[in-house]
Amino acid sequence: MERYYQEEIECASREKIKSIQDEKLVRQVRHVWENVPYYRAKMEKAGVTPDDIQSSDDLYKLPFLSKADLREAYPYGLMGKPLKDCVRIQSTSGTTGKRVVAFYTQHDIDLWEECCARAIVAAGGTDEDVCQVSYGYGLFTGGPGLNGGSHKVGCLTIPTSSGNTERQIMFIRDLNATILCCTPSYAAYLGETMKEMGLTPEEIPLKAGIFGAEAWSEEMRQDIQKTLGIKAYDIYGLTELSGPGVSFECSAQTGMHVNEDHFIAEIIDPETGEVLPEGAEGELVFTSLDKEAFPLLRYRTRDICSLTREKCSCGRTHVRMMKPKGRTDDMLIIRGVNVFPSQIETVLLNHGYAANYQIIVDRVNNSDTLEVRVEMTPEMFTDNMGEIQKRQKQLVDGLKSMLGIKANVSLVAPKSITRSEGKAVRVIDNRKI
Ligand code: DLL
Repeated sequence: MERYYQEEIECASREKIKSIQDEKLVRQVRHVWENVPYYRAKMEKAGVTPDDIQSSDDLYKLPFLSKADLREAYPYGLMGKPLKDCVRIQSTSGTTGKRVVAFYTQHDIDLWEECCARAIVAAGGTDEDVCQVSYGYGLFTGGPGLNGGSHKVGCLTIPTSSGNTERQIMFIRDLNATILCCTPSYAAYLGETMKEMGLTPEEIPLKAGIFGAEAWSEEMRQDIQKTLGIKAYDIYGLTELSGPGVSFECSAQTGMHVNEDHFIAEIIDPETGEVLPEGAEGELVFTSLDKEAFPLLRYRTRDICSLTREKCSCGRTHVRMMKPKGRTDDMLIIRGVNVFPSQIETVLLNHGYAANYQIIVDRVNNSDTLEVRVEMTPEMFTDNMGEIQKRQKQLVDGLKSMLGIKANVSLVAPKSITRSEGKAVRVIDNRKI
């Protein structure tokens, strides 16, 4: 039987959700107009005042916010509350440019942790569970968010943070962890290590995993579920909007329910900014409806996905976002063709490889080159050149039919590609250097 953390709101009628959004949006726009001069200036420039926003139907009138705005307004320019009312900052793991710093009041933290609690309960979590949080703790939102959610559900929480893989496995086994929270690439690594230790899925006490913070394919989910003997749930979020728990998967595993009482999701055409109809693929945009300290309106995430309001078998009524395919800024343009790393991952896993790969892009004689380096699994490992060449050719053909362009493939020895304890870095684009 499906269980909910806050059934009344998670399963509310669409009319009820709309009326909550209408009311909160009107209030939030006023709050921002009065307290965030940076955004007020944007509204004035667009010729919009709070009077123009009478309900969520008027959302499209508001100007967008982008990462560039966050950089420009760094560090305090988008705050909606005085610093003395804030109790926490978190920051992005971004490696380029200025970090994004997000502020939270205690109210913001409570809402955020509630969203994470909804995700844990949707993954079957109760106060009987032992929840190991192996996302990084600190400025990254993964650890603190799921830690808070786990407390709210009443799980016994093991705050291992990421890294120290042997200790992770020791705790899972000795303390009978039933729920694991970490990035999918770290879950795959933990699974690989446990398999090498000779552990079968039946000997691993875990029953569910809550994995997110990076794009991962359906094929990778199947792999992780099999190795760990668990059900693997996706969770999505970003620092700018609080962290994990903006949306989460339920037992149906067919897209992530957006917590619509706190966020309005839209899909836009990334080129024109036009709002696209339900089902269309485009850039995801979020409006935070009740965050006080860092209230972002129409924030462009750069994540590419689609939304559906089709009825979900779990009983939740909140809109679902499909697995993000990647980010507009992750998308590689190779010889004029758009390539997402997630498409390459799908081909590799469909051919029986694990998600241990690297994508290397370069420019030789003014032409782009694409190389996919992928590890052979221990079972397929061989030094027979003929066999290796045959396998490489199969992958070249598979990639060609998925991407429409030729990629060179190098099969490398098991364990030769560095494993990730957090978000995996899969692309090396030498063209930018
Ligand atoms: O990654 C928050 C998070 C932590 C989410 C733990 C889930 C679990 P940032 O570091 O700010 O925050 O990165 C946000 O990561 O815009 C997406 O591009 C990507 N991302 C997050 N979750 C998913 C997911 C955290 N489930 C950026 N699938 C987002 C695909 C994801 N991409």
